[in-house]
Amino acid sequence: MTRLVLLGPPGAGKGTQAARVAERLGVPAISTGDIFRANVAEGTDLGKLAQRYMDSGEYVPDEVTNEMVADRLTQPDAVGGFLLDGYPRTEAQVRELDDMLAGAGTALTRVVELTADPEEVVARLLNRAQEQGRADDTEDVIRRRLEVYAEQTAPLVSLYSERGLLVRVDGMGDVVEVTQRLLAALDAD
Ligand code: B4P
Repeated sequence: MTRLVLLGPPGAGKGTQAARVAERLGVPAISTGDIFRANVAEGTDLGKLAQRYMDSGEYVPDEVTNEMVADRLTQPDAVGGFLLDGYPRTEAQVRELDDMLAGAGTALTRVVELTADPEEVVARLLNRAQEQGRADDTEDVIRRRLEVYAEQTAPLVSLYSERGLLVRVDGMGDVVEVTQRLLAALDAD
């Protein structure tokens, strides 16, 4: 059974690779960023709340994010495994995910850290800004997202490494090449 977490800075290619790897592994890719954006587009209360944080590059509060993920993980397609893209992002989210999985009698099987050079991630996100016009892809907000990642999410790498769950994969190069690297790293388990 595959219960994966994909960690990495904004622009490392998490969303891009999560969809490709999840399809190959036959599990749903669950992206908290995508769920928030869908709620923003639909104008739900959750979307209105999340938008305030996302537009300035801050994380959505843990309680809100945790509740949303807990709900998503109990849906039937996630019972047989999942790939979490962009969750957990804080230590409080790690603890909550531990509890959710323990409550279901399961645990994570792997945590992948996708890495990329800082100049490359900024270039990718600025490129996406031109192509898709995402509200949080402006230069100032990108800089803030990278700071928030360094402060709040980077510490999770050593936390999962200490648990023996971490594998690091180089996210530089073209999309197909990175997918091959990810699948090879997971196959080695
Ligand atoms: P996310 O949607 O997760 O945004 P992200 O970190 O920028 O990653 P994303 O997956 O979109 O980009 P990717 O690197 O794949 O989060 C957005 C916001 O939601 C957060 O800032 C926060 O406010 C909120 N949020 C989400 N989860 C949360 C949580 N758990 N707790 C609290 N708040 C949360 O791709 C970037 C670009 O690079 C794309 O244009 C892609 O096409 C390109 N690219 C990818 N791979 C490439 C490659 N190999 N070569 C060239 N370009 C590539």
